[in-house]
Amino acid sequence: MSSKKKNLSSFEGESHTDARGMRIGIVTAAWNKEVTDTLLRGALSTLETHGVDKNDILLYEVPGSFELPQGASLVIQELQPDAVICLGCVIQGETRHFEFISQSVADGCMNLGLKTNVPVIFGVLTTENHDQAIQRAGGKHGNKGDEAAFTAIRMVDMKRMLKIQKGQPS
Ligand code: RBF
Repeated sequence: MSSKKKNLSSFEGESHTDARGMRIGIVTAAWNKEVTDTLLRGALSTLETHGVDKNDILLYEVPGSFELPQGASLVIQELQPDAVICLGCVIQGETRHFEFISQSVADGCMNLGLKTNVPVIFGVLTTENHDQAIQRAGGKHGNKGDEAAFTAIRMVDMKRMLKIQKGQPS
């Protein structure tokens, strides 16, 4: 799904999902903090708009994006949230760290979600430069923090639906 032409952060027509009662963990990386703070603000605002209670949002910070899967794993183990959103920003530098970190975080989030069946949302910007990151954190490409939060809500909603359907005789 390309976000080049479309601002994916506007959820027209889909914004009525009722997220009341959901408990959502958010783990945010401190690297590139001016970007990740904006992602976090977007995620918080989207969760609250959809009815998630402030007290049901579990906020944690890790040093860098590489630590996000571990942070998310600890939150799942200790607090059993309905979903965890991982927010980070990895900007391409002159070394190969970019590739190692980006791939590890993506794999880590995916594997953790599959292992625990708790949705782990990949809200990590992986950009060539700082400007591209800013454009995706409240700039012309929207705020990917909003999008990550809405993805979490949709995944928890799907779990709720499955539970209801399972309880219904066919
Ligand atoms: N963490 C990020 O979240 N974004 C980055 O762009 C980023 N770049 C890094 C570049 C280098 C050369 C190093 C050593 C670390 C970087 N980190 C970055 C931190 C990384 O995610 C992690 O916190 C540290 O490697 C410690 O495990």
